[in-house]
Amino acid sequence: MAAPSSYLLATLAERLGPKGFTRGAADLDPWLTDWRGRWQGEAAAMLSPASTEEVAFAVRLCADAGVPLVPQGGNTSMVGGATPDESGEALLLSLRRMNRILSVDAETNLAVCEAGVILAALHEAALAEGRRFPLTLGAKGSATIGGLVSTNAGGTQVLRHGTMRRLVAGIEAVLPDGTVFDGLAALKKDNRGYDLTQLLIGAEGTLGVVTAASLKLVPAIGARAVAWIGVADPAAAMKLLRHLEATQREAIESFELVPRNALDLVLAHVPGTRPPLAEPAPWNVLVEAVAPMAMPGPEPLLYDGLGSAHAAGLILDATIAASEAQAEEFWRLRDSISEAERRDGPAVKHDISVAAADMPRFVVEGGAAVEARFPGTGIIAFGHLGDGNIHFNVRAPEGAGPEWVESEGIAVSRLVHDLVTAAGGSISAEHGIGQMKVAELARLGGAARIGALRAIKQALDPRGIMNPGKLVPALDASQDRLAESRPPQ
Ligand code: 2HG
Ligand code: ZN
Repeated sequence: MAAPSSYLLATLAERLGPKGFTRGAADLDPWLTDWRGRWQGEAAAMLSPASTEEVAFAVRLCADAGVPLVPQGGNTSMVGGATPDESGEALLLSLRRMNRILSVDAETNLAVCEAGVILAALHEAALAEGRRFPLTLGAKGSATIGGLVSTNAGGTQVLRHGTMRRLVAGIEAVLPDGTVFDGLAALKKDNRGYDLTQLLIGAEGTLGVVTAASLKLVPAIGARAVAWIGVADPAAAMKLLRHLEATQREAIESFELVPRNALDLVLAHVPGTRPPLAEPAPWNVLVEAVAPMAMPGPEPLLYDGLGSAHAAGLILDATIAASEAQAEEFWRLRDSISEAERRDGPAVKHDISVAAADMPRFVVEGGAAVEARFPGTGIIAFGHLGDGNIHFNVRAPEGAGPEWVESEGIAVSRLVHDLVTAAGGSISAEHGIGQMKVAELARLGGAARIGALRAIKQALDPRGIMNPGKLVPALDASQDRLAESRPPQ
């Protein structure tokens, strides 16, 4: 790979115009570090094309010259997936100017969006047509459709609606040689061989740049019931989920686990929050049940379901939000955990999954193992229990500064990831690999997976210009690690 020549930069500047080509530090700086400030990169310029043709032009030029491109949406990656390296050779490719919602069709239940559309904007546009795009997450005010597609994002409604992969009906993307893959048509059946759409979803910009997507909509919510529930432990939470699944038709959309230490952080660091239950519980669950318009509201059934769960000894206490405002308050408690954790101090973050039924035991036993091995640490295990996906974040010991993450972080993550792997799980459930987990993927991903990732990358992006250093382990750096991690014969 090579740094861009002044000729290449001038050609791009001319084609993309002043809004589409920037080099000033003030314009670039906010986009050169990730949300948690963990990675800091450099870029020769930021490209902000306004159309797919302009993206294709830029990619073609860079492919010819071997210049690396780092695609970026809302820059909310948790794994450094959109931050360039420190060499300053890369061009940042921002999709944020391509922010048009091209259509929202209530009849076909499809929306077509350019990559830079912000998730919250799509939510609003769908609602105006009596529809809903059923994927949401804390960063919905910044995260973009292109980024969500490229990371196969999850969030808090996966339980019912699946991850992005299930909600994408088609995509348009510019491949690493600058050709445009036009897969936007929402075809229910399409057997033209390898599924490029699915291949590009979750590829983290390493196989091309997603420029637009057709997305599946569902009916807008007519009524919802949001409950905050105290439980004794994660096993009780899982039993509660099974109980609600058996008693609530198909209305349960979200089932989020919040430990007491996470709630305490939110209450301490986020102004205007207050405890949801009279007596704090060791573990909490946020449940949302919804019904579309013209269907009976979910509240009476949820009330009954929680009543019978209480009688069966599954829950300690529960409250159903009495108003939309209170429902929003409950959600704010849940959605503020990342922010509260960030304000609180250093932590080593993990985004893990095991089979959902195994997660309660993993949280308790894995948590104890990590705390025993790294004295003074505390596990903040929260999130999407119903999906078997928990954010298993390890808080630094009292008084430790950011250097603790530098010195201990690798050993902490290795232990967590070893435990997850031994439990048959994944070291990345919904945030992707980015640059944060690429060495761990190399260590634990297994020869077949890593070999296939590399072969696909090599075939589609032979010069390695698309988001280098992310997702796909480099051949040289990982050979030894792979050998190390191979189980004894
Ligand atoms: C969430 O579920 C996000 O809130 C962020 O995926 C998780 O900050 C985290 O570790
Ligand atoms: Zn999450």
